[in-house]
Amino acid sequence: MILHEKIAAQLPDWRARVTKLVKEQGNIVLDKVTIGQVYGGMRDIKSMVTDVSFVDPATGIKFRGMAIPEVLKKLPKPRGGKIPYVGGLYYLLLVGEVPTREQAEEVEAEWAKRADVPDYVFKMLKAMPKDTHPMVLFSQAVLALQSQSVFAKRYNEGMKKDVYWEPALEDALNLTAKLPVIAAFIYRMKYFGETKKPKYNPRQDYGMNFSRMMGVSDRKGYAELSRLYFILHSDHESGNVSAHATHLVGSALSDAYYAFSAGLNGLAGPLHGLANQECLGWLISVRDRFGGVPSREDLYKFAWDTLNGGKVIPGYGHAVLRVTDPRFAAQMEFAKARFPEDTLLRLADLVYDVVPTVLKEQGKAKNPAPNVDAISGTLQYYYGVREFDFYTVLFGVGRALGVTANLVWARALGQPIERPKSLTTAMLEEAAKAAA
Ligand code: CMX
Repeated sequence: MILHEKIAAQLPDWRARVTKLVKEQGNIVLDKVTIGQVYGGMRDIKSMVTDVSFVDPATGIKFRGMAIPEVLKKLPKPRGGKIPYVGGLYYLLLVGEVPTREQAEEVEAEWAKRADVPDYVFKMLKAMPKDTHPMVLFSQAVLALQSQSVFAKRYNEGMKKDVYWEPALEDALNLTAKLPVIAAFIYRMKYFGETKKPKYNPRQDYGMNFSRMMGVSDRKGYAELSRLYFILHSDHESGNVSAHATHLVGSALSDAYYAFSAGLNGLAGPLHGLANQECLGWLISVRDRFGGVPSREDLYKFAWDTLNGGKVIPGYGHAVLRVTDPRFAAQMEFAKARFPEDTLLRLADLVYDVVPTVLKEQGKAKNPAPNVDAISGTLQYYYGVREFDFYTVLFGVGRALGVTANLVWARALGQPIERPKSLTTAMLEEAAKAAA
């Protein structure tokens, strides 16, 4: 299998590089840690390593060193499509090279072979109470698949550490292949009461399969959006909650199913993946308040009213980025090319014009520009996926690509179990006294 071959070929050099670095320069100091950071969610402490993606505060996320516009331009696309194959992105994340069309299609074919979800998973989902949150269903389904883990089986049989990555790659492919099927099943079951097992069509790519299984009316358009959405949400370094949770659990040699289910549970939090539905909610509240797109002046006042009411303007600001999120820009470009007259899109565009000014005037937000969430819900809404609490599941399907690529490399490079040191508040007070 192409991914296996490509990673195996790189491993000797990678291992030598990492061993040399740690052995010869392991004592080099990278960062200092303040009491504020220890009590402040470890913000910004340089303490993790990943070669899969990097968030550059000035330009945004880079996948294997490539910025979003370059990724979207260079990755191979399905015939007749403008957005790349998701399989090509997965190849880029895992291998670190831009695939040829054939290589991207090979990943797509691997997914098609592995997409079948055992019946007991659907039975379990059907047995859950109707008001179960879709993220609970999604995370449960992932965990239920754990019995299929090749890593867990091989580990129990006994395997050498230097081959851990091989069954980890098998798990990564098996898991990511099944996620569109599970997500689409949850969508059709929860909101439409349909419980037929969705079928993955090997002649269609990941994006088109998802679109068809979701049952949206504009299949082609939604397939393009799905490809874009999964690519843009795939990875954002290792310190965000979903990536870090997956990495942490995986570091105990829990397999991809255990690890990613934990990552999903983190993604479900309102400070993480849930933000996209709040952004769309805010846009809709503006639309409903003004009966459409308001004037610039009215929107300016509405934004100030939101801030004066003690609320944040969702979709704006970022912990790391200091410019417009390129993931926002890519989605805006996608939408403007396809449905420029859509009311919510025109509204989102006006908000983009007005809100950064308001946030600058307020002077608090370090970055007054939009983030990925400012627009992603608007696009789903346009294609008829209007069940807000499902949006985090979509995020989860995309995020699986990045975190499983990281998991494979963590096993390949022998990353150890995570175990930071804790202190008590009294110890911090002592340290503060000693430093005074
Ligand atoms: N509206 C109003 N106030 C904002 C703001 C916004 N969109 N963004 C930041 N601020 C405020 C913060 O609340 C903070 O106020 P206090 O000093 O009173 O606590 C101040 O500006 C400084 O914050 P910051 O350092 O610029 O931003 P943080 O790193 O603390 O937080 C984020 C980043 C995204 C949580 C924040 O900008 C925010 O709440 N944005 C709105 C919600 C949102 O869009 N979340 C999605 C994030 C998507 C992602 O992370 O990928």
